[in-house]
Amino acid sequence: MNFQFHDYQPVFEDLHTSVVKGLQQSPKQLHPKFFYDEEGSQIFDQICEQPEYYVPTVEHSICETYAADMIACLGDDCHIIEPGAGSSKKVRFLLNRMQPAMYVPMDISAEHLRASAQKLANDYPRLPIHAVCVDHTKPYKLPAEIPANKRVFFYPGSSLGNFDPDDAIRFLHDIREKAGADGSLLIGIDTKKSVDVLNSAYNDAAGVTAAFNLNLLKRIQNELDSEVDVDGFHHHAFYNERQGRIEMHLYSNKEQTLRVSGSTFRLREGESIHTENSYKYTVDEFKALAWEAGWQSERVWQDERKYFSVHFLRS
Ligand code: AVI
Repeated sequence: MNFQFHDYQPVFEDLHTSVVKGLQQSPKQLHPKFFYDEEGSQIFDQICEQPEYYVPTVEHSICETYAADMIACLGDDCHIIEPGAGSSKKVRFLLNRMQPAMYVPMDISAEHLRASAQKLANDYPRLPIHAVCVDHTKPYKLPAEIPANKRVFFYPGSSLGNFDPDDAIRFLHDIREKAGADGSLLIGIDTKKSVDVLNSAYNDAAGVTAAFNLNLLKRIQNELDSEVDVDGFHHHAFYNERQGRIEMHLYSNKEQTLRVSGSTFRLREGESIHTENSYKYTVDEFKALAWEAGWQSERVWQDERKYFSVHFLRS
């Protein structure tokens, strides 16, 4: 089997330190990377099935419609590198239609990465796979086995939207350096659109996004020596037009005190804990951001309603 696993043994940031630091800030905040424990990852998969959360379906339909064009841009014998690959589902629209020289899924979760890379190796037995277990938001070097030429980074799902713009530029710059002189990037970016559509996408009627957000408090309650009344909070997300981003918050239903390992944090009724930003970019705004990081825009594909964009950029 053509499958190698490179374990960089990424250090998981400590939940306790991050929670205490975040709750000491004003306004209070919790880091969104802690959404994705086993439970949170399952809830996220359910978010992707909610009718209001258009991101995965629209991106998928753009990729299916324009797959031939995208493949022509990628070129033959390319090495596809996917940071935060998770279950490597999205790359299949490419693998079903072309034969890249190598696929490099990267993820922080060793177990998840090993299982999904193994499944991929079974489904595509002729595809050389180098799975890299790493935190791609921290400095790292790609394994020497990955040829330095024809590197194509693949970053779907508008994951870049969860970075603040300065961090987004830093990340794009880092992958540009890694992509090299003939490298490229295929990336999915959510666009600005009607505020109603955006607000509904992050406040779905079935309450799945609410459960995803509240799961952060459950983690604190279950994993840390703490007293947290999860029912004392409710989820709300809204589009902040000035910042061009969806903000997710947990609002306190009452005046209350959270206790986390000996520290106490007082909350007023209605006070929020800010848990996530999801930036939205017009096509031109994203091109400008990518340009700052050293990328040249070559192609952009969109759906008819222009709800989402898939960009192809070159070094
Ligand atoms: C993973 N990321 C791109 C999602 C987003 O749309 O920002 C996370 C999410 N949060 C709530 N719903 C989806």
